[in-house]
Amino acid sequence: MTLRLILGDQLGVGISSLKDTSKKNDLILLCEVKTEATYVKHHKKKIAFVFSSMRHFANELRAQGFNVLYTAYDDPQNSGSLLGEVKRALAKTNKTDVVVTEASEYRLRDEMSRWDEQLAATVTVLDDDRFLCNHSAFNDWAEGRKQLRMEYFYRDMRRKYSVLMNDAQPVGGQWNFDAENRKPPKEGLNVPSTFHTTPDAITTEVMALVEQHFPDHFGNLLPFHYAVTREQALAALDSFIETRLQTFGDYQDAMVQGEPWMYHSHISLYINCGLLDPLECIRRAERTYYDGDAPLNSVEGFIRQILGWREYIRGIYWLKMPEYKEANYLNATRALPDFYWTGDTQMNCLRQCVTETKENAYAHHIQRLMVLGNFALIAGIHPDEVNEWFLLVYADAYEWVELPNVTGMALFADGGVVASKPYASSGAYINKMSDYCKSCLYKVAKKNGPEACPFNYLYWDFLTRNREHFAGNPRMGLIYKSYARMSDEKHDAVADDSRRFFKALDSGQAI
Ligand code: FAD
Ligand code: DLZ
Ligand code: SF4
Repeated sequence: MTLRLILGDQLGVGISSLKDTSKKNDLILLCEVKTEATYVKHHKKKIAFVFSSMRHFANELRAQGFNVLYTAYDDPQNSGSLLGEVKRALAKTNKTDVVVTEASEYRLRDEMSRWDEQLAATVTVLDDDRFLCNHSAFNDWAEGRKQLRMEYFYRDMRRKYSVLMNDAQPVGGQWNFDAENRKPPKEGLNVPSTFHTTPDAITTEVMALVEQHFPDHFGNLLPFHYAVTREQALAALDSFIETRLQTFGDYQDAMVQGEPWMYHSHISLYINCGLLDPLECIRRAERTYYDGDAPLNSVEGFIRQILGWREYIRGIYWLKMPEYKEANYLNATRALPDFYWTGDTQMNCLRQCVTETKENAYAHHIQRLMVLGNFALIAGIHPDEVNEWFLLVYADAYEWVELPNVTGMALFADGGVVASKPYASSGAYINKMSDYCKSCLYKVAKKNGPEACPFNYLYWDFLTRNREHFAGNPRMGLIYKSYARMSDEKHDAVADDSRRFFKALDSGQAI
């Protein structure tokens, strides 16, 4: 006699809210609602992906003999909110209790904590056991530590799940092979194409619905080639393991014009919405190493992202919320430039990353961190504006994973909880790790003047503007020493160029 609510990022039969479901008596509810589709103006492709995956999942449950109630977005009876749909479902049936797995985002978990009072039913919220480190285990790990560094968390997780371990020792004698994973792109890389599906009737219908109801949302709907079922998501994982994992490590940080996918896995959207289970991805990669089909630097690097970073980021989110959302350690105030929406800038790296984001609702980690995030950091853009952008543009974005990556990793707005120093860089890093600068109007080799790469002077301007925050950081000492060695003319040129650049940026001029 239970109503079991499944959210759009809980699309797996193993989810805790479906355990012990009675096929005869229970009703499973999924609903497409305005509140979830518009709390930020999600990328059109993200909405199409979530709605189509929800519809396919509902059909799979029906095929397995479960009773499913599904509210489509354009159902005239649709109340527009999750609470409204639960109320409607309770009124239609004789159900007296509601079971749901804990929402992954704070705002919704908080809202659900009041449902008990608002519904004529008992509401049971279950732990989300798809994650490999639950709240209390993360809090125990964090307790009493001065610094919450991912690396030490990751080692504990390797031990706990016995992943790539030889008894107590890491396979290969090292925990981390990152030093091997920073190769710049070489000419003529033959990057395999990413996994493709052709939209079926359900996806095609959803795309028309998205175009009709969300016309002013960011991003292109077409081409749409993402997996929308578990079977397809497993095929996407297979395709990564077979065609890209071998080279994943080597070019993990590399960026190439016209190659948005590089050797990354493109599975974050599937893991985050429940189509893939994180541990199965980890075990699959581990097996590939033991079978001799992929090198350790790639396999360890890939596993660290899921077992280490993903779990750590989620742990930080729940440890630090709700205050974390307000963090603005560097007092950044600037508005987000228009080119984050249009891609209309002469800065080629930014133009490429925004254009690819618009087309694919995807950009890989280094594009997010060292181009889009780095610019937002050194230009002093307000964290609220940057967070909103990152939360809506990517198909894998939910606040639990987006916020610590943006506020913590990219913007240093948490004052160093996630990162031990800011991920700020001049154009030299982008030039080393990409071929973007070759096609740029700005000159990466020029440090000052109107032709110079703006990252070059904005980087130093950022460090001077924020001296009080970083001068005492042992990892920044050498950088401040090299600034001190620069001439007064050079210091003035950095300040003048930055002033000119910000004036143009803030007045909406093309840059
Ligand atoms: P791969 O490079 O193939 O990595 C494998 C998997 O590891 C990913 O699928 C993902 O599940 C996990 N992973 C890797 N890095 C991280 C990380 N830093 N945090 C959490 N999981 C990680 N990831 C999201 O899932 N959603 C977001 O909204 C998001 N926003 C980000 C914003 C910024 C500013 C930055 C710097 C990173 C962000 N990330 C986010 C992390 C990372 O960039 C994406 O997970 C990754 O690019 C997804 O592509 P992929 O599946 O090809 O990943
Ligand atoms: C992302 C998303 C979107 C676009 N739409 C829905 C929806 O209509 N119904 C739903 O249940 N979930 C949706 N989601 C995913 C939710 O936003 C996600 O479950 C919460 O953010 C988790 O806290
Ligand atoms: Fe980006 Fe500067 Fe290179 Fe242009 S020159 S692509 S702005 S890093």
